[in-house]
Amino acid sequence: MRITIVEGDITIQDVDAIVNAANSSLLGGGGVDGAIHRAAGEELLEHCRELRARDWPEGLPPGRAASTPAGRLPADHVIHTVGPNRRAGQTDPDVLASCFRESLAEAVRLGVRRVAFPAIGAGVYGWDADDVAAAAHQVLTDESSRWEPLDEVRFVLFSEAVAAVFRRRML
Ligand code: AR6
Repeated sequence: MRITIVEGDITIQDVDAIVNAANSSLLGGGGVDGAIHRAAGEELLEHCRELRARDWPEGLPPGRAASTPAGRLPADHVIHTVGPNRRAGQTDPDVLASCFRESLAEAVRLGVRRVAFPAIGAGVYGWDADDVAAAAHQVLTDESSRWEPLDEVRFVLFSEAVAAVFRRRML
């Protein structure tokens, strides 16, 4: 399994699944969540409504992940995960690590080969990019045998500064 780090927009990545830094409602928001819903179209919102009604009527808790088809995106699947909201006092880095663990496990469950992640929690939810990179790195290395079915885990960072932070941790 290769770890790659690129600066760019996650909505245009040529991978099998992208991970969304969602909120518990699963019904869209700002940041990367808003960008993914805009690019994927109304179909993604419909899938999210169904997912929520079927499996998460009280919302997806922080640290959990669940997937839907990807609407108009180049990817086949969107894996939605909810970071801990540091600004609201959710400061446990294990919950952040759980976002990466559960999203990777969902990618394996879906049988996909290439999955792309944004810097979950590093925007509205207030985490330092280095804390996010450390959480992701810990899950990838501590449980590496679980992720062997994957060919590529790509981190797609919205700025060169955040990409540099991820490169320092991962490579
Ligand atoms: N591609 C890649 N990364 C992006 C993109 C993009 N198109 N757009 C933004 N980012 P955030 P969070 C980066 O705030 O902190 C939403 O409203 C961004 O620069 O999207 O987990 C949800 O609905 C930052 O580095 O996610 C929740 O309410 C990173 O993605 C809440 O925000 C994550 O920033 C979740 O907050």
